[in-house]
Amino acid sequence: MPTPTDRPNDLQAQRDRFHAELDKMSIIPLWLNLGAAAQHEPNVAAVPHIWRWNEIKPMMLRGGDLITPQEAERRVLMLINPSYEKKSARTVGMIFGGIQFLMPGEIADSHQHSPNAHRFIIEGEGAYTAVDGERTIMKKGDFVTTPAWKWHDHGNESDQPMAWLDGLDLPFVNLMDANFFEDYQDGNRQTQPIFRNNEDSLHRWGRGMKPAWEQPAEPRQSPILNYRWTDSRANLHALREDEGSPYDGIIMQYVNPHNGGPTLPTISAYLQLLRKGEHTKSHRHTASTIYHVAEGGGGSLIGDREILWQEGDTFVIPSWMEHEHWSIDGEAVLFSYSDRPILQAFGFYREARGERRG
Ligand code: 1HN
Repeated sequence: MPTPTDRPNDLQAQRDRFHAELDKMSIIPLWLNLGAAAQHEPNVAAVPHIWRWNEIKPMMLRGGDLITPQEAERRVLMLINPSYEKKSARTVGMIFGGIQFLMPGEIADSHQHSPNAHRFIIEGEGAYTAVDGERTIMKKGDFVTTPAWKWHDHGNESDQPMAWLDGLDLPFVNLMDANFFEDYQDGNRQTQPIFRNNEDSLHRWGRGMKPAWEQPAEPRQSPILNYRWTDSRANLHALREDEGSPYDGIIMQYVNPHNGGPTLPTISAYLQLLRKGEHTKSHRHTASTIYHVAEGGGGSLIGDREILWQEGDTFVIPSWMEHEHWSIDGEAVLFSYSDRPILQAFGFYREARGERRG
């Protein structure tokens, strides 16, 4: 309401007061924040970023001396995009990445949660992950799935530290206000019983056959516990004479044998070979991606940022940012995962040829 002290033509002062009163009512007029609702292109907060293994590893070993997995629940170094809030548990887009490590003799007790998870082994050999009654011994380069609401625990019975990259759809589940978590407890027991044979899931679902008397409990989750590095890598090399994707080289998706789709309902994972001298064309898409260098070295131009990477490094490409990749000094193998299934499920996936090298 105008007061006697208002100049009748002082529209700006009236507007300011109007907006301030709305603000107290927890209302923001659309015209003050049009960008949030209507924009020509995504206004992406995340930035390209790389976490280098030679910088993470010493921190990991220090962490091993300072905190136990029991105290930590999981001893994970969360990779948070520099443009996000530190507490966001968000690496890029709708996905999370973190480096977890277990020292010799350590155990991370069983728990289950509504976020979906997977792991890609960075270093070490001989630790196990158990999921839903099956145990698998992990080796560098293995890809292990831990779908939503399955008991899982890890143990390192080897004599070397073991490190892996955890991928979760945590930001998405948090955005949905649907994050549930439970610790395993059965009397004094904090790890689930193992009631399946080794490689059970592989024999049951992963060899081009399936048990004809069984229906999958949750067909959107891959039933394969461990996609072995030796097999995955061999597949890439078997196809190396193909042209491959102009944007990604010889890239293969890890598939859920139940439906031919991604291994988790929210996250798709890939392994790609960049051959010697290969330099891809550039493109962009609305999926946000976390990359991990499994083998070799190379570079990526992401927006206007050039990132050179080496084995063990982890880097991110935010949504809708033009990018291209190249190998340096021989071949490179990249593991990656993205939130593409979420976008595709609702019709928000979009892809366009790059303007630089499209
Ligand atoms: C989790 O449960 C694991 O089970 C790893 O290994 C990383 C990051 C955030 C929340 C839960 C695991 C996680 C996590």
